[in-house]
Amino acid sequence: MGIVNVTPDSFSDGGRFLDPDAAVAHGIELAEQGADVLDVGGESTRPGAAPVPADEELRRVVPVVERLAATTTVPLSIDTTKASVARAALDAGATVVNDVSAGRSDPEILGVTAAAGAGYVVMHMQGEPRTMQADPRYDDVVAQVGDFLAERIAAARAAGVAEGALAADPGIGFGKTVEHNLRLLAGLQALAERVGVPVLVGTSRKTFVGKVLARAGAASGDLRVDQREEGTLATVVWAVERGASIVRVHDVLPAVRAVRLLDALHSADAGAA
Ligand code: PMM
Repeated sequence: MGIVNVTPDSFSDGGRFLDPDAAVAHGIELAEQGADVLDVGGESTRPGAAPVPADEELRRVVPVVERLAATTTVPLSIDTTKASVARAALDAGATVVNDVSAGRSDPEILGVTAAAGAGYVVMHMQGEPRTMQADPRYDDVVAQVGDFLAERIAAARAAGVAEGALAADPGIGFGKTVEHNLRLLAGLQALAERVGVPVLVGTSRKTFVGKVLARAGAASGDLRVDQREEGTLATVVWAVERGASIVRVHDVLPAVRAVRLLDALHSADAGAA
């Protein structure tokens, strides 16, 4: 899943693709690099981000979804928590709703998704973007995220979202410390078995990657966003190896190449057995 952020303030690419022409060109480039889905978003969910009114979000994403639907055959997902934005994006050609609130922010989004026969991604978040990194706490992060996802999957099914149309995402970086994120990635296999639907993982360029690398290198603080690509790739390979079906990334080409090589190794391994 390639990321197309049409925002002024996303943490790693904010402002780069706010212009619809730039966003569409970027989406086409990611599709050519091998993305199987393009995720278009008009509201940043980075820690501390302020909410965006629906009319502004609509103005950002609808023209981009329309034009991408007309120029590429790659399925489009809309990264939104708002039913009105989901409905407009589905009308404009998107076929998946990626909801970081898992239907809690605007419950109507579940019915909108069901009525369109669209796919739906439920993601775990503790708190809300404005405050979620203040003091995240869990007793058992893998079990609690699993419970939450199972409950939200049931809510989506109850609203009529089709059985085969669901995916679940542990929400890396959404109300989690570095240790929580690492625990979730370490426990991904158990989580995938627990939720029983395809798992999506989004680690791309996130803060924990920079923090782990800074620690490992005995540097203080954090690695810059543009220094997190190799670390991101390690998490992509790990996640796919541990059962993730979809990885959400900014840099599609390196991720596609890494996963292709992983596939070749698995084939060789199967042949040798
Ligand atoms: N991360 C971001 C935004 N949307 N959606 C899902 N399903 N999973 C994620 O991990 C996720 C997301 C934040 O990253 P960005 O600002 O670079 O898009």
